[in-house]
Amino acid sequence: MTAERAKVSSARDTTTMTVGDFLLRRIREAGVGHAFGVPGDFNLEFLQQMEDSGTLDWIGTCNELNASYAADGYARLNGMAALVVTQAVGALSAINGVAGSYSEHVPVICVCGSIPLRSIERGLSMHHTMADGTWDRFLTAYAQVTAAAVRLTPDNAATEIDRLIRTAWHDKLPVYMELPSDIAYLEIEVPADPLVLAEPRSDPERVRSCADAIADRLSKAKSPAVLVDLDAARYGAAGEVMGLAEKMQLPVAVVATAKGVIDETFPHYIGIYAGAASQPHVRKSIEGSDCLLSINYRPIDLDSGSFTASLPASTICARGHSVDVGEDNFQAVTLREVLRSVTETVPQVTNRATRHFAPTAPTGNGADGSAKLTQAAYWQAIQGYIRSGDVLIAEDGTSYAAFGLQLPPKCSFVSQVIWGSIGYTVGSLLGTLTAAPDRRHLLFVGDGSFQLTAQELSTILRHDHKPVIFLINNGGYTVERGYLGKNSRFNDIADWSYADLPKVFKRNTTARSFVVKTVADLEKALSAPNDSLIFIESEMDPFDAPVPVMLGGNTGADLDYGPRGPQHRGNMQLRPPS
Ligand SMILES: Cc1ncc(C[n+]2csc(CCOP(=O)(O)OP(=O)(O)O)c2C)c(N)n1
Ligand SMILES: [Mg+2]
Repeated sequence: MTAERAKVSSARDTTTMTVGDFLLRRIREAGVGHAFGVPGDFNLEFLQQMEDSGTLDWIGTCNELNASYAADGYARLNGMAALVVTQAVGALSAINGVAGSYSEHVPVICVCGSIPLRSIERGLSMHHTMADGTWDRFLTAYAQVTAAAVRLTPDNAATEIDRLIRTAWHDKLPVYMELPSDIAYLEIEVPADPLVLAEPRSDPERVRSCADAIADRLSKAKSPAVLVDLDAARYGAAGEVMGLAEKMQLPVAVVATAKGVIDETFPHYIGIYAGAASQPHVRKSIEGSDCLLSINYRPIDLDSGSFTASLPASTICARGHSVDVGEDNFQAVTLREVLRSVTETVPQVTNRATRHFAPTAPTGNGADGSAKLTQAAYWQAIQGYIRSGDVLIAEDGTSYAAFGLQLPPKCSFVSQVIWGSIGYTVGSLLGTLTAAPDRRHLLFVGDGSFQLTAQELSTILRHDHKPVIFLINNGGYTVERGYLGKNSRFNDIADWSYADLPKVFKRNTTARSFVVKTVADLEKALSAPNDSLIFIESEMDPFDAPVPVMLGGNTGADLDYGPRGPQHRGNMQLRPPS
């Protein structure tokens, strides 16, 4: 270290704080106002610090899995979230949700109150361990599903807490800290300055060269286009994408993982790209582009039309902090700076024949009110219900039809396309409600998915949230019937009285519950005021599913089970009528 740098670092103001209070302070400074989780003896001392200091509002959940989903939903709207669990038993319940946050690029700070350092140093076996003298198993497990995992000590806490929070912010990925229960109240020297989470500045030459290279290609192209994946949302670059598209009149498509990231009423928005499963004009604009700019496209089986997606070889790939243009790779650049710089550089285009393709919203021919409710009539009615500013949360299953809804401006759309852990949306709804309590939140969920995480409805009621919950009761796992087991018992589930659950989970609830069997029943439910939680249980036929959901299952089975799989036996799959 040079003498000058040494002087700077020694001049940095420090102060004394306990490890726990410093961690809470840093989480708050990262813009997080709430923590989700379940208490346990190894984290109670930290929760006491939370309660005494009032730094974060504690949202206790029924289990840690639901807390991990809630933290994920909160972070998607808020930018970052906090999850607090206890040693091993809590941490392993939450690990599915944290892994989902990794796969979907969601920054969640997971704090695990862990066995005291004393027990490690003195070799004392504790509860919630294997009682075999090993201490690192769960830290190692979390290292597989986070960008960084560490056991805090009084020596490393001041630097590691900052390093991990910065990593979560920078990489848009979860991090994991074990907080041994005997160090939260120990005083350490910590920086006095607040944590500032600012994007690193791009290298000026690199960002200039990168923007010039992109602008040059876009300007010379005959059919340039943009394909947006979820990092555009995570890195807050949707506005920049639209700014560029507006200036150059570029058609913009999104991947399903990024539905709602681009305002669907934006004149240059053309729809969802999914390879052969796209609408023809979307496929043509993307695959036929002679200069496609992709925002970190990460295709998987489910959003690429079973890998029929094929981007032009010349595609430019822009990520959060690097860009590929042809043979060149640009480092030390940030997505937003690159996009802004490209927009400044390119000429204004006024003569490109762009056509706004509104997504084809569900339509029908005004079904007879007394008719039994069908999926087609259901989604058509919901299309008429959604309004500007809504937060929509769509679960796996036939509720995936929500991807076909045409969103009004300022809506947010939350789903877990890549990780796809059913039950996610119920926990996630608690998180989105906590992050944005003044918006209207609509949950679309199936009976099977709901059964995994239903208890969290109690936490939603406990905090007087007022979402609208659309539950499809079709007696089981209809989406799975499209893969295999159209009539098999393993796709059936217990017949709950779903609409009664608000009463069970909150005495004297004012929630409005509806059991809907016909179109007229649904219309009545949809006219209820949003002054309380609305729970709409809609009964539908187990074999009624939107065609894309059935087809997805049919082709998915061929990928999953291969040519000798059981899907080829007669009547094993729910299929669209031929
Ligand atoms: C944690 C987890 N377990 C199992 C699955 C497999 N799975 C995917 S969808 C689904 C059925 C969903 O059923 P439901 O929510 O009732 O939807 P619908 O009947 O409307 O299709 C199952 C079991 C999964 N994705 N995640
Ligand atoms: Mg179902």
